[in-house]
Amino acid sequence: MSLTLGIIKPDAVQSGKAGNILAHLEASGFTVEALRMIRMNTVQAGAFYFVHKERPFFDSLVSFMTSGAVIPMVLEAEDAVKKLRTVIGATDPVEADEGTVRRLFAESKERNAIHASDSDENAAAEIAFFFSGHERLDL
Ligand code: 3AN
Repeated sequence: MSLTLGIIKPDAVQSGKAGNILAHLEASGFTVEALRMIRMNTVQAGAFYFVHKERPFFDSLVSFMTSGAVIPMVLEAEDAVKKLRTVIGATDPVEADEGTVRRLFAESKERNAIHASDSDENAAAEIAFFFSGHERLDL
């Protein structure tokens, strides 16, 4: 079993889709190991998306990610990083496969409902970004 980080984004939280997305992830075989609901500030969102700093959509992305509550979660499954990327689908919901989280719940390429780590190394860093040890239950 391995871990990855998912974030239900402000578009999905605001439109009341968080519960359905969580249910979809659980039905797809993930176990929720830890979960929080927070509102990021500009510094946090900028740090989280630092790799995109030079991209034309960076300011808009930070503004979107700070526009409301988000739900970061640690998800466990076999081959969790790859599995979650498959389950959420392509960045742009119109390109995402039928039945994926983004196809079902996302509004646009930016307001795309969910984030997922793209490597085991980034998953470890992103889990540490949102969760300190005492928040991770060892059930
Ligand atoms: P993914 O989330 O599928 O890994 P990335 O890492 O390329 O996609 O992009 C990070 C986030 O930046 C996306 N989830 C999306 O919200 C936003 N984004 C990516 N590309 C664009 C774009 N061309 N226009 C607007 N927002 C974008």
